[in-house]
Amino acid sequence: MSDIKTTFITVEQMEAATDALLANGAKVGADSWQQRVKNQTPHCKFGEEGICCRICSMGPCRITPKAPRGICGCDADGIVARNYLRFTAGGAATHSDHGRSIAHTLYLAKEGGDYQVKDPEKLIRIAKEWGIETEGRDIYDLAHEVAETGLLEYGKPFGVQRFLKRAPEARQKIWHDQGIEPRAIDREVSQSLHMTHMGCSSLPEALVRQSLRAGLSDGWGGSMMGTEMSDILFGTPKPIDTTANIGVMEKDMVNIIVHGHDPSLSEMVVFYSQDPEMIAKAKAVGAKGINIAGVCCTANEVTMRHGIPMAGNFLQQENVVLTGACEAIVVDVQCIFPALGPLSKCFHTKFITTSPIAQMPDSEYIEFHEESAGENAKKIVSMAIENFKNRKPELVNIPDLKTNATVGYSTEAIKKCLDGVTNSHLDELGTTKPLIDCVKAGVLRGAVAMVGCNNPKVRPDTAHIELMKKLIANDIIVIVSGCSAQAAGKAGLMSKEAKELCGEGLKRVCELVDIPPILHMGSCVDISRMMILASDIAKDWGLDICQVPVVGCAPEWMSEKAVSIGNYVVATGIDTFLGVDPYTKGGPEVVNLLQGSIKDWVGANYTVELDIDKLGDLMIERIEEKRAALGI
Ligand code: XCC
Ligand code: SF4
Repeated sequence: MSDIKTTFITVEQMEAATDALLANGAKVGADSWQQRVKNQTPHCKFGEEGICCRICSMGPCRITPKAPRGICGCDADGIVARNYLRFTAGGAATHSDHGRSIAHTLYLAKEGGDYQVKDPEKLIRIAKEWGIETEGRDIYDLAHEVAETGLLEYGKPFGVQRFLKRAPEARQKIWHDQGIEPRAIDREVSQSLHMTHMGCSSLPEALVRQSLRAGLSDGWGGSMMGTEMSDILFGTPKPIDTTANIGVMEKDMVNIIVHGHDPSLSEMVVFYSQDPEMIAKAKAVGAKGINIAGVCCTANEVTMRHGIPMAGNFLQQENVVLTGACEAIVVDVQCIFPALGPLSKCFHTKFITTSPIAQMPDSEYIEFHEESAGENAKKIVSMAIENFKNRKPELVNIPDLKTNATVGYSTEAIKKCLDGVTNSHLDELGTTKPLIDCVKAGVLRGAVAMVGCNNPKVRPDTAHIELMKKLIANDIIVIVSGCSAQAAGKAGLMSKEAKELCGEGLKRVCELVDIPPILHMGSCVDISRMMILASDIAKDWGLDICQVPVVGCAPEWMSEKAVSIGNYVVATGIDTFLGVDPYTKGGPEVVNLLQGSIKDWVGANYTVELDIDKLGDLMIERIEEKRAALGI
């Protein structure tokens, strides 16, 4: 590993590096998202405002002052709300299906197999939570029953999601009274599509309500399943040191980039890249070894469990190929640019798709099966090694940007860190009480959960980084996941040195607990960890979640998953601040609901503000309002 050059990296430095990479690409005629944004701008106004409907073939219908209703008579609010619910359903389906796939992997786990139970303690805890007999049972027998019980959460005919019981009782009651308790996960997704079929719902309230419910089926259903089952299989994350930014790629090594979301694949690729036989093979082709780095949520999954470096986030996926030093970019599902196909053809890079769910032109398809995971992963790693000789040295350009980061703050790990400062108060062990005391005392003002993607509509990473700096300077601790976490990592904000950027109070907490001010909680399905943390804080404090001085923020979001997340975060009682509009502007009633009166239902709502600095001010204001309401 080359030396870490800087503690902090600025957006300007990253942009200069990207420019150099684009120049590299220009030599071989590579296309780029930067160019495609230009080709696509200005965007369609109807689409942007959410007032285009094409859910039946009498349309497409577009709402204008002269044509205020579609052919069926649906008005702008109905169309906007239907589109919003469909967007949510897409996200809920995606996260939840990811969770289902992990549950399937757990079902296939066996002693001595490719997949094993790494956290039996968590397995037993969940089994007990679900009323499954644990005494005297073989651990794999138990794992299979837990996996099957989890899988049944997707289609059970009666009842609501099992994990809802983890929330404070006041919150469970709100969900029940508002009729938004998620039932079977697949049912909420199906019902969302049913409700938005031609000639079903056009009442904004009903559609927004179902959006919250479908979101909850993700956050407290499918995503939580993904997180928990991943922990059982691959281990619950603990703090671990790593590095971030494009400079984690190694000039003299075989570079394999893992990208996507599902850790079942990346765990195996990581495992075989450390296999002596594979390393010997790499050396035989003239490389010094094998270097694995991640992009997007897969990066989060493997960094928090193995300290694998993070090469970049969503809008840097092309950059890894543009270095000319990427032997293979191996992807599973979600957030993968189809652009990687043609781009990889401009270089020697192998673009390897592995999932029937994400098949793309110009890729090498090696279908990944849990049953033959080891074999599949070995084949992939071998393919990358063999490709090392095809590198064109004149095209190799790895920008010298690399930072340190400490990652892996699962809820369990955070509590453990807190335990370290409570040795005199035994009743506080394993709780969030020390944290609550800091908030009550005002040493910490509150917390922000910062999540989500990059989006070219926002100068990439700037919103994440600037907001984080502003918040920590104001003694607000930040928990991060997804591409927001990688933005923090790339800038150096997940290192313990970042305490220097904090206000006095937060700085003291960081020193005392020995944590960075920006805590990495994992991938996007791991926003479920944030829900658990918020619930535990509320319970330890004797409050409902909506009273706790914590807000959510997705300043650069882009995906359907992000809207599903937004809906469950809000429905959990956490005000959520967005830096990109969710295609709702054309429906004033929908805007009034989302940014207004849903607060009467769930105690929280959305704020949409495109001016990022203002967005930060509004979050701080909201946190202070919550403090004032608590009299602290
Ligand atoms: Fe995808 Fe999860 Fe967004 Fe990043 S943050 S661009 S959804 S990888 Ni989830
Ligand atoms: Fe037009 Fe109504 Fe059909 Fe939508 S459902 S395309 S508004 S006719």
